[in-house]
Amino acid sequence: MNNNFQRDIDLGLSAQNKTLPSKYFYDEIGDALFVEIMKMPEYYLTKAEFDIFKNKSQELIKVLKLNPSTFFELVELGAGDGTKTKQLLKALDDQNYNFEYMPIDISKNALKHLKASVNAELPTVRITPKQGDYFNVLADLKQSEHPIVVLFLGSNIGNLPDERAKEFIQKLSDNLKVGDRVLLGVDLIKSESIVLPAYNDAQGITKRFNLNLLTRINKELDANFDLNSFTHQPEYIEQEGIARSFLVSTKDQTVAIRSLNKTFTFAKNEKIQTETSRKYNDYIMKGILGESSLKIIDRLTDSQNLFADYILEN
Ligand code: AVJ
Repeated sequence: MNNNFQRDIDLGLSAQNKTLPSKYFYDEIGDALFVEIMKMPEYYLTKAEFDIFKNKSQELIKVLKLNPSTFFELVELGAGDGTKTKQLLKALDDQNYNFEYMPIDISKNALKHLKASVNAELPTVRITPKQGDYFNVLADLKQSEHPIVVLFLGSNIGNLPDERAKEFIQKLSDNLKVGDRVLLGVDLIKSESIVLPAYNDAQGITKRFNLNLLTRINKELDANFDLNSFTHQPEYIEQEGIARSFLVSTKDQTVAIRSLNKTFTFAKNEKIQTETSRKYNDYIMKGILGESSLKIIDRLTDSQNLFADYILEN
């Protein structure tokens, strides 16, 4: 991980338009800040998808065409804290659906916490966490006869540029059988007045989340980024439906990254892009489904139409 980290940081900061990969937000501090982000009043995404899971669980079960008597694997890509998923698990469990819940994550720790909370709150739900790569686990499951329902929530796919999202979908489709389903949660394209505050909260939590990338580079790669010389700057272009986060250098400066034996110069107002958060509509969704076998069979939205859970069938 650290070698990849080192290589990715070097590549990103050496480019003409500097970038840092958003996947590196999530160290222990970043995980905790993301939990705070999900609770912020401005961050509507989590609340909107929770609304779907809480108030439309019956509709979700219906559009997923689940059969109470046929065993299925409910696979979740990424463990999270399970707040949304538990609503669906409870509805399925109450109606005696025959299933196993299989969260997949690279973090053993996240899986351990999720298992403990599911066991405590829903003791009759079968949970089998799998630590590892999403696609390796799915490839193994493809050998079994059981129908698979994949959950990929929270607009996590939005961090991928469209070409990468398309590749992700193709790979997902290749690792599923005909008829398997995917519940794909995405943020919807909407006005700047709603999207931008979600990435620029009044308390400055997102700013800390963004700047934590530099703290991480300082700690792990022995660098000397001055956190007071970079500001957090989110942008959103409604026409494209893409929010981007940047760190902007407030002065001409040079930063040394000792483990790379290199220095990097930043001009005043130079931007480092740290995140892409793509928003969707049916047209963009069809685009990323591309030539894969996954087809849209339905879509459920929250009461305010902010967020959508697409139901896809392979
Ligand atoms: C977890 C990728 C969905 O893009 O909205 C939140 C991450 N970044 N605030 C998003 C995030 C800044 C989030 N996703």
